[in-house]
Amino acid sequence: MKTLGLPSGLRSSHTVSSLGHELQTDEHSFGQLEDSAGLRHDPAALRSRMDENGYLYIRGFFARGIILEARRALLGRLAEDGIFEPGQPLMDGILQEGCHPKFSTSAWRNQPAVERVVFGPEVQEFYTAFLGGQIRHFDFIWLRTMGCGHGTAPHCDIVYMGRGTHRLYTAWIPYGDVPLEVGGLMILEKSHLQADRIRTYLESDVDTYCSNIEGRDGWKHNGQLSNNPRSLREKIGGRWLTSEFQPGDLLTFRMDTIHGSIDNTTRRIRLSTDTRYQRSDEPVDERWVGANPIGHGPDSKLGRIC
Ligand SMILES: O=C(O)CCC(=O)C(=O)O
Ligand SMILES: [Fe+2]
Repeated sequence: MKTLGLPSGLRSSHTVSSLGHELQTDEHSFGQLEDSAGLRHDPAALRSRMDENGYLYIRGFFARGIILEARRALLGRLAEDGIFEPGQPLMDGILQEGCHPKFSTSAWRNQPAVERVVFGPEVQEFYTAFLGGQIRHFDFIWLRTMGCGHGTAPHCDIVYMGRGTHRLYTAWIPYGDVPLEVGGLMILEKSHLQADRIRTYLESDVDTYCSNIEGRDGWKHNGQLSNNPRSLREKIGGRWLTSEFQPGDLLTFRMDTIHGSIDNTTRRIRLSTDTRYQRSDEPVDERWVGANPIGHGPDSKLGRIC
């Protein structure tokens, strides 16, 4: 164990890794997400900070109580799968040793306490003011149930949901404390300003395949920009920015902002959702709306000549 000279706000006595790659944690490589809670009711200032940073981190955006209620509901549903250590308090979310899914595809369904958070009045008012008009959300809710192991590979969301407007924003919401060792989201600083360097990637779509190639090999694009967050940062520049997240925090970002997540080195589950918001008068990516969104299923595949 070594103590890292982390920037103020990020304390840790262990190494920080993502996808098994130890991240450099010096002040030029790693830092704290900037808190925009003070701008919450100033849409013009929020817009200009989003333009500048590619994300907005708003601590204490939600009342803690509604987040913990959603946590309780989700943990209760997940406990039915027998994934938690017997005899431990449910709210601690201590996983049994061994493997567990990173994505829970169904536990988010029929969860009024989660819908209260992700589609509730706080989010509704926020994005309406931020986008300057009526908004809609994707109906699909990405629920992450991250156990001990690798985080999410660096990517931009556009490659998964770019068939409608690109003025679309992700809301990443943690349900519980996420100290560094539990592995929260990290954003590559000002990466949205590097879009020209990753243009081919940003113009790709994970559900497109090469119709002129036998075996539909084009489907193999999994959306990752890299499987090495450390060398990616060295190449693109900027710092990996994160936080010790708390229940109530909101992190929202652009479709071309590079992000990933830190590995969870504990047995505590990292529970979070990511959801999407846009103006309702702009086109929507049909894969993610309706009672049973088709998502990345077979009906979403589009052939093109490569
Ligand atoms: O929670 C994670 O590990 C990844 C989340 C993510 O990619 C997103 O919010 O778009
Ligand atoms: Fe993402």
